[in-house]
Amino acid sequence: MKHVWIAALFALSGLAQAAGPQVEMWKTPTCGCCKDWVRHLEDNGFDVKVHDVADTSAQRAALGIPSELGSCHSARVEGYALEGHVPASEIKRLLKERPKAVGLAVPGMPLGAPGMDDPAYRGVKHEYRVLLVDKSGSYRNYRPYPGNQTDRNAAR
Ligand SMILES: [Cu+2]
Repeated sequence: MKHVWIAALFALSGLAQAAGPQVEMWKTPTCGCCKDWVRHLEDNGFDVKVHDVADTSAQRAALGIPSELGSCHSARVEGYALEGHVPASEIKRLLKERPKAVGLAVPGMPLGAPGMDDPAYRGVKHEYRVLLVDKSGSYRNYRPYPGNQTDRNAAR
């Protein structure tokens, strides 16, 4: 009987570890950097459910992210929208602070953002900002990430 109890405790602790924040994301089937972003989230304890769609713009609109802030994939975590290559650390901060907002966006696909850091990019990091987007579609700077290029034109 005692053994059964201990086994149950182990099973429960295992379950608790696997159940990180759940992210549901939409991407196109051929998007490589989207897959790299999924791996980044999984490496940081998130549980990601992926949907392949022909075009992510409908999902982006449904989540409340303006098209001008668009990137290659759209996602949802605990009621918040996530657009593009948002770092896991900012998602964790969002879930901790729980601001009144639609969610976070990293517009475009800046080199050096998580999932945009393939070795093929040779360590190039462009400066980018994680934006906190509100219901009206306006946004503010949630966190700036510095780049490592002194001459931005030379990096392109
Ligand atoms: Cu991308």
